[in-house]
Amino acid sequence: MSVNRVAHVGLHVTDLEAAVNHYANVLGLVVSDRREGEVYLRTPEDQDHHVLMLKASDSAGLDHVGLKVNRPEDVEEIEKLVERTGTRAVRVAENEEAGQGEGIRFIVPSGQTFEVVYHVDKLGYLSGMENPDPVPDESAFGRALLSRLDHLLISTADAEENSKFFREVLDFGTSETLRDPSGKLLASWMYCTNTMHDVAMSPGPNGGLHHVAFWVDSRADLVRAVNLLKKNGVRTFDYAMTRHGVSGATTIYFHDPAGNRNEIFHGPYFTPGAPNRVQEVAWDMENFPRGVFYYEREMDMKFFEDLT
Ligand code: M3P
Ligand code: FE
Repeated sequence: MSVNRVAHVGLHVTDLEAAVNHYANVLGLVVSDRREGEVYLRTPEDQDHHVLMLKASDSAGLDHVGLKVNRPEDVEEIEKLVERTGTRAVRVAENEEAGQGEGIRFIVPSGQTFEVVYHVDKLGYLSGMENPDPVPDESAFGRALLSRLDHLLISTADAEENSKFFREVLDFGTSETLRDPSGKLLASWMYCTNTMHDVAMSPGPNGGLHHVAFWVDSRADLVRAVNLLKKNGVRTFDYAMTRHGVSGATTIYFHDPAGNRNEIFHGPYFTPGAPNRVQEVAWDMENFPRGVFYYEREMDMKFFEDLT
């Protein structure tokens, strides 16, 4: 059994067209499908039908996270493992979410809804599947060139219990941890691919979304993206472009028009091999401000609390 990636994130947004403008016209994702109250978007380097689903709602926040598995039978296997923990898994019919085969949904211990599917329709890379041209065409000019969905950070009241679920039910490995002085786990960075995190969890109330992160191919692309965010008047930034001690990546955080936090991210280390074959990097509270904001070396705990 193996989850092979975070396939997509579903977000609630309060103004659907404002959100589409942000993700498509500013960040450079591409609308791939629409349904009443829902817009589906993909990134240039994902073959799948969507990596982001925007859903019109009264408030911002996470609708669900979609995980993809390697084999059809993995869906049933995960269903059994989920139900063994005392959590109900609900079947999702084919095409209930556009572009997808049948799957299951369940609520993880930290309260967010996760979905597991095998089949997602393939649309191919944006550059085409026959004799592609890797250089973006003129329509990409003026948009941040986000190549793909990278990871998300969710909040959890009990990181120990939640990371156990991700390890034992979903087969994720852990790359980095934050512990309090008594040794209690407060946050963990977990992966199912060969990058250092696909899903991370930080302290806070259950059910929250801290951010969704997209990958750019270089630090120069990140600087270019920040220029375009500023030019387009993107509302709020937590800090300027900085670097994480955790992962080592270069980063900037900002918010979509509904208030969901986004991150643009480049340059983490990789975790090749099977999950749980990489030793964990440990952070303590004293050094953690440098772990989050390597340049500023300070972090207000409010940064954890600003969730949707
Ligand atoms: C990242 C990352 C927090 C740490 C965030 C780290 C909020 O977003 O991508 O490594 O503590
Ligand atoms: Fe992040």
